[in-house]
Amino acid sequence: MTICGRGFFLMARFGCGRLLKFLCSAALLGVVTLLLHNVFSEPHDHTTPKPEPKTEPEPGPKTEPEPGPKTEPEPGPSSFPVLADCNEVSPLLVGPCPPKLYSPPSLEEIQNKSAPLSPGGLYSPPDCQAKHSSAIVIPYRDRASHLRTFLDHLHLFLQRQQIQYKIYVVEQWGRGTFNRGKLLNVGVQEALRDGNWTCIITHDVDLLPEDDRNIYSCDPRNPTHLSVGVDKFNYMLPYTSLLGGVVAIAPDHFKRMNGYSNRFWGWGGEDDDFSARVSLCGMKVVRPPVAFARYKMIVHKNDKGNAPNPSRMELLKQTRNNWRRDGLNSLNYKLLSKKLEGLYTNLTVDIGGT
Ligand code: UDH
Ligand code: MN
Repeated sequence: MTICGRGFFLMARFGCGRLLKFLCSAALLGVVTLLLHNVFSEPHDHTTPKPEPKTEPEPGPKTEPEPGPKTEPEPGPSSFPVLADCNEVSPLLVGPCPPKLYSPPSLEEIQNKSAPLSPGGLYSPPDCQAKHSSAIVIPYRDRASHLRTFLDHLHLFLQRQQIQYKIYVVEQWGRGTFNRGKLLNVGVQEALRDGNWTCIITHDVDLLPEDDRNIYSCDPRNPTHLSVGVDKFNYMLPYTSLLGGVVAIAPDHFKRMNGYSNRFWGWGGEDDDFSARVSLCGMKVVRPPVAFARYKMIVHKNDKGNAPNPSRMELLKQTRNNWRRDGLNSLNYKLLSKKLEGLYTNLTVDIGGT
């Protein structure tokens, strides 16, 4: 029966006066019940209950979650604390940050200056969820003092960017001819086995960034050349296709390009071959403004075992025909050791050669 129908029914049954009395006492009873309910019941919220916060799977390395986040734990069935996302632009950036190039401190002193790192040189911002997780991969042999200068500068630089990162030093074992491209392939492959990195940064050990607005993260569509201006070249690109020094590249793009060529033994050519692969895969190199994509290079002499490769020009002519079968898919090496140092992970590898 509708309300209207019920009204007529009651008027007919009790008459108008009786009906009014009845309505008044019913209303009074309602008010009293409401008051009693409000006094004795638990306070409660009438808004729609909020859904529980979704805990996104952690990006980055497959290690135990870091203890001790600083934000309030969210209420809910799981009392596991959830960090708020880091800001789009880190509030810790300072802009220009001149590196100290020579007489680096000891590894222990560097570690004392750095925020706490997990073994192997892994860092995650303690009070927010990082937006980027980057593996820094360094081709390396016999540059101990350069490495200390690099670590002294890079850890604090990256920590100000509030990214999650880990530094991998890929050390060529033995006295054979150096092969930068092959070492980078090994480093990227091992880094991707170690963690779910969203970005790979291939990085010469002697290049030091001068401005922390040059963010060590990846462009979703194209590889990024980060070392646009280097003091040694008066902060100008010597030629437009240059892709040496420091490059940020998404793991999928690196795989699509089949990584670096393994065939460039000695100095030169592997970076130009890598640059050709970018266009062969339908991508282009992007560059941040040179105003902050600036680097200092530690002055050094030619290394033993890394003389300019006389066949590099010949090899470069073959890139177009060879890139599909020369690279990650033809990579062979022996991982002799993997050491989790306090400031970095050392991968010592036998990459063959002469
Ligand atoms: N590298 C080593 N050990 C070596 C050779 C190279 O660790 O024995 C690594 C290191 O990360 C270095 C990178 O490979 O930063 C590139 O090598 P490089 O620094 O020799 O390359 P660059 O483009 O070559 O700097 C300049 C040639 C040196 C000329 C010096 C004469 N003025
Ligand atoms: Mn150099």
